[in-house]
Amino acid sequence: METPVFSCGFAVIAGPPNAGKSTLLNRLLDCKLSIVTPKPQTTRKKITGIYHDDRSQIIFLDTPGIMRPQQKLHESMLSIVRQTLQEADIVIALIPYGKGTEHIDRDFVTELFEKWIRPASKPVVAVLNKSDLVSPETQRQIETWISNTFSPLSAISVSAKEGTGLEKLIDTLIPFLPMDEPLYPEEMLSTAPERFFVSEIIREKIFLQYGKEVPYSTEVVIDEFREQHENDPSRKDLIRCSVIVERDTQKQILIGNRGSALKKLGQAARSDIEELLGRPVFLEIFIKVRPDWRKKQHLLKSYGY
Ligand SMILES: Nc1nc2c(ncn2[C@@H]2O[C@H](COP(=O)(O)OP(=O)(O)OP(=O)(O)O)[C@@H](O)[C@H]2O)c(=O)[nH]1
Ligand SMILES: [Mg+2]
Repeated sequence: METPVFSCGFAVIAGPPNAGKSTLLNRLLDCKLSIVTPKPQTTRKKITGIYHDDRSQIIFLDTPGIMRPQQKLHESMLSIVRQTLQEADIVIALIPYGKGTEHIDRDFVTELFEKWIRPASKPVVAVLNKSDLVSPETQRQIETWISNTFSPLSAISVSAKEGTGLEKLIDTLIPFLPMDEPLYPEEMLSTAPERFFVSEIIREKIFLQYGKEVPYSTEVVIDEFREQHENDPSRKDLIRCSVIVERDTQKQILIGNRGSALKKLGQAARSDIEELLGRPVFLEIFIKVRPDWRKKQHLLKSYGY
């Protein structure tokens, strides 16, 4: 059979929180598109990233981590995963190696395949991430266990952090991409608007800067994104955003002593936003309290969940 010269299609990355799904997307695209933090449940929505090479265009869809829902927000995140799986031509079941004696959470992997991967009825490749944490021998053992137990198309070990195993991953995906022409122009990295990535950068900085419940109780909304540079290049773009929290105590923590924490947050976010947009911006952040927003359907809906 002749192999087509060009292939294009959708690959959904799904797996537990903290598996390295967003790190993998960024590494494949060689660009920091999806936010990454050491904390679980960083990603809350579908993130589209478009990979281009001579043979293929692969639209990767990064998703929130699959967990047991404890609140309405989690249920919304899981329904995003479920819907996104339906868009897949092929699913990457991303499973992390760990440092424990077992090196893999077999119970979770079983649940992932039985409750999520199998019901989606899509071709699936099992990708074992964080291979830098375990020996090659352990990798072979676990790949064999996964292949024998769940029969994916293949089981591949990669390190998203170090960039190993990714060529093999792309080679595995290509035969399952149904289109023979690119869907998007070559320079296009995502279908999401700039303002979405701006709000994600602010969320990332909140995850990195604050502890405990604060990042999880926070949502970021862009209220205004005024592009002024096009008419007058000497004027900076204006970005006004609201950081939503659940309680007044969280608002105080975000602001910090005499506003010091908020100032630090603004500086860190602005620096990354300017790098993303390639131009200077004014960033204004307001903190708003919306009691129990994570439990309220109408608020979740207004924030895009
Ligand atoms: N050692 C090692 N760490 C990794 C690797 N890939 C990702 N990590 C780390 O794992 C943590 C989680 O990475 P993310 O990419 O945010 O994970 P995620 O699966 O997107 O997590 P959620 O969005 O919370 O579901 C970060 O601290 C990453 O640096 C890897 O290949 N090796
Ligand atoms: Mg993520």
